[in-house]
Amino acid sequence: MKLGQVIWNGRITAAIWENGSARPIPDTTMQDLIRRAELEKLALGELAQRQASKHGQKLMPVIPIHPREVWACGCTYEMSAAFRDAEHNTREGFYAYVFNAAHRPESFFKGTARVCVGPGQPIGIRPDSRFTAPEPELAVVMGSGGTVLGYTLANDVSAWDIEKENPLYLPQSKVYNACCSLGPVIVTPDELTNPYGLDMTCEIRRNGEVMYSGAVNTSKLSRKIESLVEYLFRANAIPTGSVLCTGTGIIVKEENALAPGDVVTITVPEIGELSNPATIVN
Ligand code: DO4
Ligand code: MG
Repeated sequence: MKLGQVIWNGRITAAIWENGSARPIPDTTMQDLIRRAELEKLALGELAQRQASKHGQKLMPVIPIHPREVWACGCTYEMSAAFRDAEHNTREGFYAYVFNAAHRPESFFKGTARVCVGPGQPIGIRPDSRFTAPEPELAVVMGSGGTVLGYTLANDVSAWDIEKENPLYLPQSKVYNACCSLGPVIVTPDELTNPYGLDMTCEIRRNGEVMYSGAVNTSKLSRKIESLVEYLFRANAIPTGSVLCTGTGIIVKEENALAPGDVVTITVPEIGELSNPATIVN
């Protein structure tokens, strides 16, 4: 099942998506739906099916969840670790160690709903960054204790030049206004049974022309999602309705740094298309 949120009667409302139409779940946000499903010990999809209006409507998807917290993993694809080792002014192999040798994955706090945007909304370029790039990632919506409630797409937009200058600057490169895009929908695990076989593409368009395109298959994800979640929850009571981004396997180089007006589109056919224009944020 595909779940998400729409604006309905002027309010953010959870919905089931079927054949491009939305069946709103009256007076319920995605966070409400998740909380209620856990209280009533029902699968999210089952509760949604019980509560959704019968008729589909042509509505636009908005951010599919306002996450309580967003966390992200890094160096989970060889491409990400290798490129960072080649580019950064750090000890040799700093990133390769996490990719190849370490049990413990890299994870970091990406923010809360405050820094998140949904389909069509602008993603941010910091005014003090010359090289900001999209990081297209598979993301999971987590229930209590780290159950995987569904999959969505994330753009872990990152100020690479700030990260490159010094690893201690990672939080400033990763967390700022509109640094994370999510959507367009959340696909439940009974529909998306194999998260390790997804073709993901990313395009950046400038003035309507494709100036960058990249692709990866999630079979290249080096760690199991359950293991990433297990590490994240160690001594860390992540609230239900939080999101974990699983890392990027698509690397955009400096010559394709985002400029205001560029449009980034991330696609996974099983989940949909997440498209956002870029803008300078203050
Ligand atoms: O270590 C820096 C961040 C890594 C990251 O965000 C990724 O690999 O996706
Ligand atoms: Mg990332």
